[in-house]
Amino acid sequence: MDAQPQHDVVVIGAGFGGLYAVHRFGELGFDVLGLEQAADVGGVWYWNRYPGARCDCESYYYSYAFDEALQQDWTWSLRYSEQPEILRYLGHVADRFDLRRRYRFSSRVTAAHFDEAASVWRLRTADGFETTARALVSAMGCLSQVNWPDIPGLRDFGGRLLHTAQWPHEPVDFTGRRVGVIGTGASAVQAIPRIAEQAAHLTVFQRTANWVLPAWNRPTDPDFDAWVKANYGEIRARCLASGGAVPFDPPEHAALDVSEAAREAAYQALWAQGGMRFFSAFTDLFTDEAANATAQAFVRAHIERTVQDPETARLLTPDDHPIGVKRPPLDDDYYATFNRPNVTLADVRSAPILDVSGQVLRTASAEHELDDLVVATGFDAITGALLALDVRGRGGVRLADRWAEGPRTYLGLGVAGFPNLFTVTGPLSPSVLANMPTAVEQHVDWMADCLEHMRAHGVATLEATEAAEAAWSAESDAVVAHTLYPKARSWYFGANIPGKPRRFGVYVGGFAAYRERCRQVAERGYEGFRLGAGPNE
Ligand code: NA7
Repeated sequence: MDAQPQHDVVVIGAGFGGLYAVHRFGELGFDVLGLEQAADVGGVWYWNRYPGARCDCESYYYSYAFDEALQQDWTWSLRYSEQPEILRYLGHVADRFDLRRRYRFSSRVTAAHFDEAASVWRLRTADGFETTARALVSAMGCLSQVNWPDIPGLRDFGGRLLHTAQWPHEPVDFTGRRVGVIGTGASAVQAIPRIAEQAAHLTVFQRTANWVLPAWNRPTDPDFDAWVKANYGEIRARCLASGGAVPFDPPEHAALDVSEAAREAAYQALWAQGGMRFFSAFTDLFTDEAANATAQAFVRAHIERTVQDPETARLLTPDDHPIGVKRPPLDDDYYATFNRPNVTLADVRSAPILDVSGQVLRTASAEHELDDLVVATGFDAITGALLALDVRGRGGVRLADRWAEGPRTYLGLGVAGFPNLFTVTGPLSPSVLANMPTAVEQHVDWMADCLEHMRAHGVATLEATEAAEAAWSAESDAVVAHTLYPKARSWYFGANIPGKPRRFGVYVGGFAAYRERCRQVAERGYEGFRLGAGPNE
């Protein structure tokens, strides 16, 4: 058995996380191989090409901070970038740092087994390629494993069948067509207004109404861009010091400690600014139901003012979860789109979808004949991509078995029994509740330091201890138990996938505190990890 692996590190994925990992580890002189299932770089921005696909974080901070010249040279055209521009950015990063040469594309990893005798990871791809590496870095993203709902006959739909997360590369024209959209999550909310502009008729099949906030998207103001470029150091520092890795002013007051007029004024001011800033109105929006109810009332009034038909307005208003604890979509035209004569809302909570046959989607109350069916049902989030591979650690233990009750990790970086497996924005890290480029840079930088430490000290294996993993997982559970997140059926809990264990997959204790914790763990010689000398240890 070969003790010498073919690579120091294999990185899976070529999105924000993978590209930076390949760059960073390569700069440190490690032999890195990137494996990516798509034909090119981009990750989530490679696949999600549906009309209106856009980032819900503002462009100036949804970008890499690691290279000063890169952030000075690149100018975003919109406040919230659309998918083609983010894909161009990632392509530019790949060119600029010559990253494609380190990748093997169209390589879907199907198996990753830890070989204990040799202390190496053995990897196999769908096309039969095999390799070995000392360390395995999963940068597959939290929202990449596509969720197709289990609706009888769906995959045999007789018209054009589209999934938002597997959108064709060529433009899709809806002109003159009868279109259905299943879902009202962030993807659907972005796509629906654009599809409605073209379609002869659009039917939106809604199971759960969402609280949609305005983005107020617009072209980048050149003065703002100049200000950002002159102040990038401070902006990035604010992101690092914040709870969500965003440069927002933190809230100062509890919602119920101020007068009703002051509360309205605060909501109105942040509504006018747009986006997730709305949640920085008050300190207790995620922990106090009465406080949260005041924010709900504000948005409910907006829906009632905007949507002309009272019954449609009622159906579009969530009544089963607090605002913010199920990922709120952003859009500027979503609610008004339901005033168009060519758009119908079908409530599939009261009358569920039964099946699809030919071009007909049948619900418990009606039959809908459609030319196009857009499935906007999201992802098997957070753990889905990793568990879709056959990952096996010490003793041949399958990660899927280890996580049979839901994910357990140490800091969202490592898993007990899986030496030298590192997960970028892994389960029980701040991941999707932090601004993603900032979160991946923090993780990859930590991993880079760790790999350097291992090299410098002759450490062959580094592995979370059971005790550290149990303590971190319990802490993560305890933090979320004090919030309103458990009040929603969300993909944060795995609740969107039938049969998936319900466990909150994100650390909600705040990005800055988390980052400090990771720093301390490293400073204390990788406290909570067992460091081994190798096959003969
Ligand atoms: P989401 O947010 O998971 O939304 C999926 C939507 O599809 C949601 O409205 C679901 O309703 C609906 N859905 C799922 N399965 C069904 C079935 N079987 N019948 C009817 N409706 C269904 O995915 P997105 O792609 O929009 O967004 C994912 C994230 O990407 C987003 O949050 C951002 O972070 C970026 P449900 O709420 O489960 O009742």
